[in-house]
Amino acid sequence: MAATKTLEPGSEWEHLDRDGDGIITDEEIAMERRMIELQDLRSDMENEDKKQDAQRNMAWFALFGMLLYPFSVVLAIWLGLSQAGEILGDMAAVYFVSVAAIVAAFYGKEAITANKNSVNVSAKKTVVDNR
Ligand SMILES: [Ca+2]
Repeated sequence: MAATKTLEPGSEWEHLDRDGDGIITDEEIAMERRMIELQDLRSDMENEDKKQDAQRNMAWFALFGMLLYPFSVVLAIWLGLSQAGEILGDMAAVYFVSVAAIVAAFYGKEAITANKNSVNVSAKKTVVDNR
């Protein structure tokens, strides 16, 4: 019979012995692996959530900029900044097209991803539960 294997004192793998019987079974290692995979999955979902929030905020910001742009021209002229008003007016054509592209890209992406499952990170990873 092969010699019994033991962990060195203070080993980083000691926590694997979940039931505390002094034996690290294959099942306990598999459990640890599942926990790591679940944590990975959760962090992926959180990242995806943050990314979507950032994109939504950006789309709103762009939309408000677009809606408030004419008022900025009015405001500039009202404040007597006629040159600023002129410059804003000249920029308007390029500005509106650029912002419309951002907003269109956002809604286009929303429409495309809405067809798929909204949380598609789960499709990439498989968590095997072989208890
Ligand atoms: Ca054990």
